[in-house]
Amino acid sequence: MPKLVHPNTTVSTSRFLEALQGINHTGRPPIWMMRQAGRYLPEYRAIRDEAARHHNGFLTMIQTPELATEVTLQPIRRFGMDAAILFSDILVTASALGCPVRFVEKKGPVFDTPIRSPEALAALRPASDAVPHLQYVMDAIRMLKGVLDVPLIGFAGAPFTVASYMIEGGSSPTLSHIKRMQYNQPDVLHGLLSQLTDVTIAYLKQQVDAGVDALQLFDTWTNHLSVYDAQQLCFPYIQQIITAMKAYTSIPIIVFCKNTGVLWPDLVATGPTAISIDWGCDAVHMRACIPDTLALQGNVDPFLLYADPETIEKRVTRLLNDLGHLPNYIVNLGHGIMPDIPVAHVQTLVNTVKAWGS
Ligand code: 1CP
Repeated sequence: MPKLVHPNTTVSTSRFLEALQGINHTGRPPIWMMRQAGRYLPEYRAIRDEAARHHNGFLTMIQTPELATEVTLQPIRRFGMDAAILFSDILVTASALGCPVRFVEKKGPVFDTPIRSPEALAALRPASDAVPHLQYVMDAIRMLKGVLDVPLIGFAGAPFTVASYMIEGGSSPTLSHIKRMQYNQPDVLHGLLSQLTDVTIAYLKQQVDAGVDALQLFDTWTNHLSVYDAQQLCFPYIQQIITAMKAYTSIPIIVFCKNTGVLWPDLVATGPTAISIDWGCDAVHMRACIPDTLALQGNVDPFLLYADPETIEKRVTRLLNDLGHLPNYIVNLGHGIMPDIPVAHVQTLVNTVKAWGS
């Protein structure tokens, strides 16, 4: 695998890590994108098509450190983002607990044995026995650290979002099963959320030991909850994870959830280094609300990338003119990139950020 060369960039002086620490930078803010490795890239599809010949192709990709490393590097090589995110998935913690996930072509994640009873919860592995099943992730991190010279972001799903897949059995437009469980079997739901919290802490500690430079927690489906319910089902568990990680390491922790325009005070209270905002809120307003001591990441509308390059450039320049001068701002999308986005439009976004302020 070729060694990546980015002159003037070493991990210790990276724009991305500096922005997380609020250290004044010169010129432009850093940029990376959620789901920056994925189907919109032809080089990803080439590996994905090859892997599809295996049973469970996507899992083969994330469980083979050489393939996970290659796919992590693809967007860095093509676009030169300021950070790489480990190629994996949030649902690996569910599999490690003994609730296996399959990724079905054109459908997404499927759990054949969803957790909907006290018996199903009791049959899961204890968190301490689960992490050894994720050794392949640590192998990929170590391999990546040997070839990357931009920071590597490790990540995990937050308990509520991972539990939603385990309980629903896959993607769900309504999350009805988890909501039913919230009212009818609250002990099972909170038992699962606690077990996921424990496994997530152990998993993230291992990622830190393996060498990641920053962490991001994804609680994507908070937008399905009222504020009160998010306060019961999401934030106490996120807070436990952040508290445990801060006692273990000084590396930065970013938290992403949806409905940040409403949920930001609770998110701030969980104690992260940075908040990744979705595109439904106004970034300037969010910057004024969220304490200056926290970095802000986001929030380009992922659907803007369907627009023509001129429109992308105009809209992103507006965001940069508003926030690009701040020492603790990171450009990102407000959610993951869509699989049918033209590569040239991603290039326009990166070019716009890189040209700004120079
Ligand atoms: O078929 C394919 O090629 C697989 C598509 C795919 C990819 C590229 C899946 C299945 N996961 C991933 C990678 C992935 N997922 C990353 C890698 C790093 C990167 O960002 O480049 C990360 C961080 C995730 C996180 C993830 N997976 C989230 C949280 C963030 C988000 O985008 O909301 C969620 C909810 C998942 C579940 C999941 N895994 C895969 C899919 C298609 C989904 C979403 C399904 C749904 O909408 O419910």
